[in-house]
Amino acid sequence: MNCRFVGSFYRYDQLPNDTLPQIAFAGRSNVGKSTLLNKLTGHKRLAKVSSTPGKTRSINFYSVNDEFYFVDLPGYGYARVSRTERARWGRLLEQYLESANRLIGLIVLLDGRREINERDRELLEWMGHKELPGIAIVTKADKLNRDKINRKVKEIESDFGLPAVPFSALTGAGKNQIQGAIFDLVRQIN
Ligand SMILES: Nc1nc2c(ncn2[C@@H]2O[C@H](COP(=O)(O)OP(=O)(O)OP(=O)(O)O)[C@@H](O)[C@H]2O)c(=O)[nH]1
Ligand SMILES: [Mg+2]
Repeated sequence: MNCRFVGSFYRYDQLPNDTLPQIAFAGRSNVGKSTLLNKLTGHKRLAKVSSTPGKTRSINFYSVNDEFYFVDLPGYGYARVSRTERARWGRLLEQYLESANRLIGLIVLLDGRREINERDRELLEWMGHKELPGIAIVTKADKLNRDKINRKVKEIESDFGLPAVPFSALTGAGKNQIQGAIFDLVRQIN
């Protein structure tokens, strides 16, 4: 994928408002959104990755093949920032999700080692309600055995009616399947 950074935005009214379709990455802070983005595009340091949660606090736009945007959303549920900062961040995320009329698909990342929490559930149910297509990614698959991964994948698929794909940034497992699913989303609107 030919991918270039377009910009970091801290306010909803600053976001690009052209007609290119958008595919967004959402999930809890530290789940691996920026890492997945780098792997998919083959750029090592396109999106900033950090072992400290709360790295991505803005909405970041990347243009892929000048055909669509990848949108790296701020992670939710990170406790160690001030309450005002967290509120601002949550509002930005909600505003984006509610108003982005060029959003054609949402990639929801879930950490394979952790339980699905209230915020994850809210997001997944909201997608169903909006009939927004997407995929769930079970991240950090290298830290889990095959049984655990399969159980997680089945749980997500049956609870939320969404295809789920395990992914590991270390081994690259799942990458081709995710790329394929993304191009399917883009093709569906063309
Ligand atoms: N073992 C393993 N570690 C991973 C994987 N993906 C991400 N990580 C690690 O998880 C940490 C968080 O990754 P990020 O990509 O920065 O997570 P993020 O979701 O963008 O986090 P925020 O920007 O804070 O919302 C980093 O230390 C990554 O190296 C994976 O597949 N396997
Ligand atoms: Mg990030």
